[in-house]
Amino acid sequence: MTSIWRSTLTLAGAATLSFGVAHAQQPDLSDPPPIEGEVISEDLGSHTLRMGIGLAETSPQYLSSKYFAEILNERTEGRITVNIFPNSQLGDDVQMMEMLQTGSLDLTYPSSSPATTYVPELRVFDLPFLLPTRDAAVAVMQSDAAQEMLDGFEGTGIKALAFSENGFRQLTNSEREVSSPDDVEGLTIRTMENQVQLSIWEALGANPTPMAFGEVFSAMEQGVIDGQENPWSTILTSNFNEVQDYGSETRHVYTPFILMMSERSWERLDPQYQELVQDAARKSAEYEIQLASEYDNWAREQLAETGMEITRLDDDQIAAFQDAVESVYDEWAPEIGEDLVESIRQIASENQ
Ligand code: KDG
Repeated sequence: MTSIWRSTLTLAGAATLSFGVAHAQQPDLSDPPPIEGEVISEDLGSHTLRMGIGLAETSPQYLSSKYFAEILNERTEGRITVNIFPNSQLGDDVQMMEMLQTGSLDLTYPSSSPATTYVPELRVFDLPFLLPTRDAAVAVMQSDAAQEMLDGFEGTGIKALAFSENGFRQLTNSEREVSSPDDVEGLTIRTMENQVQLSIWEALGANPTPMAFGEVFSAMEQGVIDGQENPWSTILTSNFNEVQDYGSETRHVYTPFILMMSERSWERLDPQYQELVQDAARKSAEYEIQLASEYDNWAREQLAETGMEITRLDDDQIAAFQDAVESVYDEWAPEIGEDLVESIRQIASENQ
């Protein structure tokens, strides 16, 4: 059973399941742009690539990965095939990045946060409230400073191809409505495996618990953790609303995804294929950002319709969270690099 057919079945299953719990799994999304560019007719070798991702088949991450695969397949006349394995089937972000290094996996698409072990400068994206709008975030991801971070993977066994949008992170929990930092006090909150993320939730008085994404649903279902934080589309497509009653639109961090390939897989490709893979990565990343922006508010509304109590914070309430986590900058800006933090802030302020 090919992964695509399995995904289709899963999708159908997911659709049925989600229909069963009375909420749709994706909005009316833009179609991918038509596939343009040179078709490589010369036989430069055939490659069947395996790609592991963390999210579901209904997510922007998966839909844009399918587009990435379609570009490669069409523009090599079928000589490059990418089989996508969603839902953390092949492992979590940390494990799949390690699999790229050993060459046992060809492609993966983690958040930047767990990738900071390879390129510490990426921690700048973990600083709370650094990127105020999507336009600012996209400008930063397309900046020279961001490209230098992608280049920083060289020699790690990972070829980082492009940034895209995981998105603005929102807090959910099963205990209470949260509209102020005081409401966070004492909650056990799952975080990504990243020190800056831990600092944020410690500053808010929570008990932060780093955990792989694939374990989060069952940990919430069993009451091991009270809450987590992710973009609305991830919360919806991962059905977190089935085990979380409260959502708060904190937008406390904007996290990028990084589309990455095993350096071993990259080096097996003819240079013309390498150029095509890089082009397909950029185009699919742009499409992913488009999908993520179309999903964001729709997913929040869908979650409310399924019964999640969504708290939208006003400027003063957001300011209270910003004040509460100011210490994270004192602790981490010197570590990350004050100049880098300032340059990212500058790009963000010029592109709001
Ligand atoms: O594959 C990417 C996912 O794992 C992504 O959702 C990571 O935001 C993430 C999280 O909370 O771990």
